[in-house]
Amino acid sequence: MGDLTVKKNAERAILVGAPPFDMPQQVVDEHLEELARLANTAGADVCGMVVQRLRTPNASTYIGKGKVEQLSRALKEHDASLAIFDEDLSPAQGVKLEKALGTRAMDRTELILDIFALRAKTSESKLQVEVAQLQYMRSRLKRMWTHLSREGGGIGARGPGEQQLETDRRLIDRRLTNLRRDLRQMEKRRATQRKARKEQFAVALVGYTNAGKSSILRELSGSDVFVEDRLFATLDSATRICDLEGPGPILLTDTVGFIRKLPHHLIASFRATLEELLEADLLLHVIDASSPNWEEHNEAVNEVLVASGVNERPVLFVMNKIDRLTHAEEQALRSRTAAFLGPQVFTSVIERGGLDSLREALQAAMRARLVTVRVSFPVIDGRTLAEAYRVGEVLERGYEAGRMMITARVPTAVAGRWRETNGLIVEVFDAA
Ligand SMILES: Nc1nc2c(ncn2[C@@H]2O[C@H](COP(=O)(O)OP(=O)(O)OP(=O)(O)O)[C@@H](O)[C@H]2O)c(=O)[nH]1
Ligand SMILES: [Mg+2]
Repeated sequence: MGDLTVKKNAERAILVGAPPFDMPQQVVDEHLEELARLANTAGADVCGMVVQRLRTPNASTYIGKGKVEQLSRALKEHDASLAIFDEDLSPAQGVKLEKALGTRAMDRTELILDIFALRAKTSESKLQVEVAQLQYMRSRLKRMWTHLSREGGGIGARGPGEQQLETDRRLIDRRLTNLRRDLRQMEKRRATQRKARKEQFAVALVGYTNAGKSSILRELSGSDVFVEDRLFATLDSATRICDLEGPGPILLTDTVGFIRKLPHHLIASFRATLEELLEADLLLHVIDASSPNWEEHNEAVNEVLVASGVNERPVLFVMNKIDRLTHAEEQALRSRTAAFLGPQVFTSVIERGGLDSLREALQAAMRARLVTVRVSFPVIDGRTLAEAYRVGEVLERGYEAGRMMITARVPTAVAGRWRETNGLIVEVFDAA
């Protein structure tokens, strides 16, 4: 897991996993490995792990008393100042643990929020992350205050009175109201932009973080898109035009990657970005087929799609990174997924021709939404002819008494608009 950018003074952390009693060891390992990647992405230096399988979590410290002591020793031994839990801690558990350990304790949600804050680049994603952070903080104000007073060095640190907490809550609420208003405005602007390109075939990439969404966008559009072997490389949706040498270009949009147990605050605050998905003609659900955990990833992604109401859009599954599978593994995967995944293609971004199957599927999807029209327009109307070539395919052209006649395949929306245009005579045939 070569990490190049760990800060010089990276915070040293111990990971804590407390999986259910009956979870297979392989899954436990994979979850901890993912947590380690998250910790790395946040800039922490992981120097140990403590695992305890639980039938029921301890109400006050999540893990058992003996494990807390073991964790405390591990922290001292490695001179670590942070314990990162894979499970969600209640505010009370957080306080108790920090008291017992004498260091900061963080859960997965907090870690993910931290990474998002670190990675947010545009003003929209910054606002979205701030909303999520404030909501998370609001429910944990007391605990935050104990942090602050301890940092101040006060012995027997005294938390603030209820009155102070009330004031803080009001401040947070006011800020949240403002942020949400700004976000709504941005959302409106975005909706206007989308409307302007409504007639184009819009495709959106979704999937688990690190599956290869941005790589596919970069390959298909030939433009420079940020790709990195890290979690949450992309936070902002980016749209690029891809010319697939078929009927017109497509608009391909990249979106933020999902992850197991994505904090629901984050999903809610990224709704504006997810709107892109709602308006797409087709979703490309990209899956890292080389991950032993891809089915769990698939489910995590589906959960978010359902939660944000996007699950009814047509989906094409893109089983990516097949260059990492042996031929036999790929065959086995193909026969297994054929039955339950729905429409699917197998791809590799790094192999020559590895995206051909995807290009073909996109061309077919695009053709399927075109209708055949016969249009007659004045010869001097160069615009209509140019548009027919741009957004569709021209099958035939001819002249008759100063008018041009063409037979073309164009998007339904364009055919509809032409029908309303003065000077054009339009005959629409069935989508054959
Ligand atoms: N071997 C192999 N590696 C790939 C393939 N596609 C992408 N990768 C690598 O996988 C890593 C993640 O790729 P990205 O395109 O950034 O993934 P993403 O889905 O956009 O990730 P997030 O933005 O974090 O959600 C990069 O190191 C890519 O080079 C592939 O087909 N084969
Ligand atoms: Mg990306």
